[in-house]
Amino acid sequence: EGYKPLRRVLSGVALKHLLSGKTGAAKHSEAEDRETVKYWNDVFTRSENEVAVKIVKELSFSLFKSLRTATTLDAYLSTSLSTFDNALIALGVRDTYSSALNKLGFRLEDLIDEERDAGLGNGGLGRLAACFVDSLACCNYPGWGYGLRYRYGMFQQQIHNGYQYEAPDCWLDHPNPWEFPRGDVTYKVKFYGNIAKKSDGTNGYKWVNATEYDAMAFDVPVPAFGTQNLGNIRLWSCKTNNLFDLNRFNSGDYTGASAGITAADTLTAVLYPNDNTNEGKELRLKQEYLFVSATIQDLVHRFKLTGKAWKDFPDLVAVQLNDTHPTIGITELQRILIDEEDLSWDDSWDIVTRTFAFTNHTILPEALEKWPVPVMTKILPRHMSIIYDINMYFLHKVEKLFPNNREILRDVSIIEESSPQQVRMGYLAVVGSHRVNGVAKIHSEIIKKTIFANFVKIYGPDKFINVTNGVTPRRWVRECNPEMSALITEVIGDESWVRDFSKVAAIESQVQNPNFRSRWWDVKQTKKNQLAKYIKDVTGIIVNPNALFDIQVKRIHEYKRQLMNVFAIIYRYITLKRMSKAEREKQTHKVYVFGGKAASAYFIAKLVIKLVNSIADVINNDPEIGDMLKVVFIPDYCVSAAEVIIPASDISQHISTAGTEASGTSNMKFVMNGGLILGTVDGANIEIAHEVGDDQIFMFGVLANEVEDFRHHLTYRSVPIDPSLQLVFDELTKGTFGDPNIFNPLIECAHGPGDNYLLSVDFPSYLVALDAVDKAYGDRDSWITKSILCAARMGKFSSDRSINDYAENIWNIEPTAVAD
Ligand code: DL6
Repeated sequence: EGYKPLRRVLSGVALKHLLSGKTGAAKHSEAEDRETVKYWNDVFTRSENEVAVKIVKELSFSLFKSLRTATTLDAYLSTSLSTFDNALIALGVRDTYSSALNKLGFRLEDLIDEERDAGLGNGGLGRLAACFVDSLACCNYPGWGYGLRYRYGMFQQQIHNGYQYEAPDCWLDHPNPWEFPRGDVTYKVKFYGNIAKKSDGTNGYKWVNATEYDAMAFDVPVPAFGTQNLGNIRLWSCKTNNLFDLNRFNSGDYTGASAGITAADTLTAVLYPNDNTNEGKELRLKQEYLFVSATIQDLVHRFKLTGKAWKDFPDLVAVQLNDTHPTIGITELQRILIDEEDLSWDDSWDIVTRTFAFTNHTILPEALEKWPVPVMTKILPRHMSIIYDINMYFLHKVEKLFPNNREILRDVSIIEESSPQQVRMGYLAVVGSHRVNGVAKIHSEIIKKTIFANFVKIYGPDKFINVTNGVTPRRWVRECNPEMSALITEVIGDESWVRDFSKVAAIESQVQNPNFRSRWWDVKQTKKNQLAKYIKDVTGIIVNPNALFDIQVKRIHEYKRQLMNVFAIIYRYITLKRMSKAEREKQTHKVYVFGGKAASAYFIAKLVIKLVNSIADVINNDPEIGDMLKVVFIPDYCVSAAEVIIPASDISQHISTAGTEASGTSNMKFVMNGGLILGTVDGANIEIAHEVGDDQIFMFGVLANEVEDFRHHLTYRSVPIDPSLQLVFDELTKGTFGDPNIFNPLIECAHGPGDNYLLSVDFPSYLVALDAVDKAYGDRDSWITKSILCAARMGKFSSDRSINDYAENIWNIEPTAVAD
């Protein structure tokens, strides 16, 4: 509907001429113009939405053609990225584009808002990958991201009566202009069947009686800031058009005729909603294999085009496993090399282990992938037999190193001797890779001491390294905070900091400059005003933009302890209520913002969302409290929402139980935008504290190495409940926030043996830290200093640095810039 006026205003010729005029491209001939009119007439016979999409594409194309003369169709692809704004900034055409649109009577911001976030990931793991692909392109590394083209994202979160409801996220409902279907890049992927000895004397086995699907590529180009290089995300989708069974249809079996289509369609239909949990569903294993098999076949195909010998494969190809989900790729490459390329086991294994490297992103036991042997045998019979062989050779090696040590053999075996037996994917990933890394210093140390301790004994410590995560400053500063970016650019003199984020350190020189300080504060206030408006638009809640904005946005999970935050708000509310009016007026005004999705089957996480909304209902409507305290739950937290929320924070909370959050990445985004953080001694918080200085960060809580002892105490001893926490429990059981029975399970999770994440242990020190935040915020001058220092000292946390670490320490590759 929104594009109807555009239809009236536009004629193809006018558009083309407008663009040629704006960008100085050569004038078109009459014949060309006739062609264009024909083209646009054709376009306008389609639906409104397609028209809009087409126009955006055309605008990109025309501008691009004239601005980057040497570029080919490949480069055109780069303007059409799902992240439209990001693309415009990367190409340096945002202003030109915006004024071209203005002339047509439109605002760029509205067009940007039209775009749906890609439903390709569900938390920090996927978003990290997106930052990494951006950095690969920006730093001129020839690296791609591979994944699945899920037709439905995780889900759209709706809140009704305080509860989360999941509606389908049909992000691909309308034609997606930013992807390029590659019918020419299609691979066969097999499932089921059985294996048989070959009769032609070559190595390996035949995989017979299998069900076959076609995985087709969709390319999503990634334009990079300040370079001609173009990244790519290649997403696989299961093809269905060849699966209709005409014979069954003709014999009247209409449902059966489409059965093949349905089965194939399901494979890439929906993204599983789990974050840091492994559901162990068969369909998930099939998704993982589809993705991995097509990818490895693609790598092999592209390698073969070089005509090089197989032994050179690892010099040309590096595969980084982003957690265990693609681990089956290790066996897939081994299978292809032996069964299809006729290499020996040893030569294949040498190639495989020099090619793969593995990043571990969690130590939570419930997230470590395992697949029941019977399921793996049924779905991937050849891979199961290869896993047995990998395990046998590996255990022989262990036996040689530690003779007669049955305990270590049992502990490191890729096959867990449970009932049924399970394939431990994390162990397979370690055995099949030449490097294993964690994602923050503390996490990389923890994996060496816990889940992979035996593997350190077997392989030695050099195989295990650290690569601290990072985030892309293009999206997480330049794009989401143009106001702050302008200020940084002014100090530095140009935008070179967007590509070399260490340069942001230069703003520290301005920390005492009164003009800079006041403009810095103004920027923060502008972003808070924008968030206040957004909150009103999406929730109807009116918040005071001058209050302290305290934000916790991330997946809802017990280990992230949103519950502790809610309990502290309840405590604050009770305390405020007990104060005299005069005393209350002296307290810091606060707006607490929550956002995040709970996995659909995660009962406790969903109950936390209900509690946030229940306390918000009571507190926000309490006239005695008024502006002193507001609580907001922003529904459907996603990347677009994050771009509004993050730059507006005064303080953000990253309060996981020590040792549970591998890194965290939103902590980095908040601090880059001049927000301070309140956190535990966990993940990247520790390195952030080291960089920005202890005065700029509020930390509390037990240390990772103390956690097990506290858990033991809570389980086996009767530990008294802290009076402040008891006060909160009492208020809940009194029914202040609704039916007390509803929230009983949350109280159970917060004390005694049920308190696996040590909420009750950290609660008192958390309250002290919250007080320290209030006090510090009261001193505006020193807060501004902290905010500037924070942003200035975040150079290390650019994902460019992470990618350079990977390139240097794992992939052994150099930047390869495309000539201008
Ligand atoms: O490394 C990216 C991201 C970390 O920042 C988070 O701390 C960590 O929880 C997350 N890990 C996962 C693990 N996977 N699953 N499922 O999402 O990785």
